[in-house]
Amino acid sequence: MTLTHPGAPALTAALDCFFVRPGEDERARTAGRQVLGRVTYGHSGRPPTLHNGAPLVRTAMADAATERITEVWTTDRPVRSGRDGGLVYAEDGEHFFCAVRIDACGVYRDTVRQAYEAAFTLMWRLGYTEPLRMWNLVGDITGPNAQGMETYRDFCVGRAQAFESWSDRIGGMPAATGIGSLRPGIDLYFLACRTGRARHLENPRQTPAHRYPARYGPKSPSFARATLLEPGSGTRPVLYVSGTASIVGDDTVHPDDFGRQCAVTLANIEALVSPENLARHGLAGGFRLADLDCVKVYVRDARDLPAARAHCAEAFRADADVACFNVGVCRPDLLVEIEGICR
Ligand code: 3EB
Repeated sequence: MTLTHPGAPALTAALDCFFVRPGEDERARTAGRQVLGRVTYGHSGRPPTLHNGAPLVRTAMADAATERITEVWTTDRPVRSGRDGGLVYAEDGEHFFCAVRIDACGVYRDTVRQAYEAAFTLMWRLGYTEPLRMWNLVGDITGPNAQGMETYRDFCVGRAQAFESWSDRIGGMPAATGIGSLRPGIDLYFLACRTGRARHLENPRQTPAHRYPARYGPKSPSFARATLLEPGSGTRPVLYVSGTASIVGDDTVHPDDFGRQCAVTLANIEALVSPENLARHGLAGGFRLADLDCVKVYVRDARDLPAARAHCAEAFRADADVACFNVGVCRPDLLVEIEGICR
């Protein structure tokens, strides 16, 4: 980002995120800050807990071929945390984090709808009215449920019903990731903020996911391509980029070519975060691929991991946090999905 923001204190946003690798000590990067939540992309999906006063989410995303990381969300404000039913949450007065795990079941739609509605209810009760970013880690994502429907499509039905029933209060769907995980069940975690700070963006190269045609499932996916968190006091704008794949319009392109899918995915992100696209949404500023940090790269086939790492080394800054995972993607023909944060 090449804009300057007068009065911005340093380079750290009020809400910030970084990855901790095995053997690293998070304290070097949490000094003077509070932890809003931790998400371990590790070896087992477990219900979220509170750990040293902050939510801890443990997901089954790492395997023998990929490194385990912990994503740490920090803030410069005091944090209050708690539990509400199966939800574990934390808030800092501006930002809200919550997580819930859905155990493996035959048909997910009703439990997904209930989990989303419980999260919306809690967010709203605490005064965080705008969802900002959502992660949906879905076991056996393209496998069939007990009725023979693809699990991702089943999941999308429940999520869409929750957004429909809240459409009078929650106008915009936020940036999201929908991706496979390595154990049965679904791990959900969400960020939200106070009213008036979230702006949801679409990508001119892609059909909005909530308008995908019915051939992709009975209810279309409920997410925006990116969400801009507008500066609160003393912070900079931050752009949360959804999981992005090799989709142009609504079509998967280059179904059998990992390198080309990577190139299209990166071109999609580049167009999404560009000054031209922000201007299209009436917003100032804009970003480049080199501004992307906290990058997660989801790769369907382990044999493509070396190529994925090479593409990332070329596209992203050398000091960006980048992690690769070997998991399922939500269409059988998608080989890669990439997300990140521009700041
Ligand atoms: C796509 O563009 C690829 O269902 O939450 C990317 C990001 C994708 C989020 C979701 C799905 C989701 O349709 C898949």
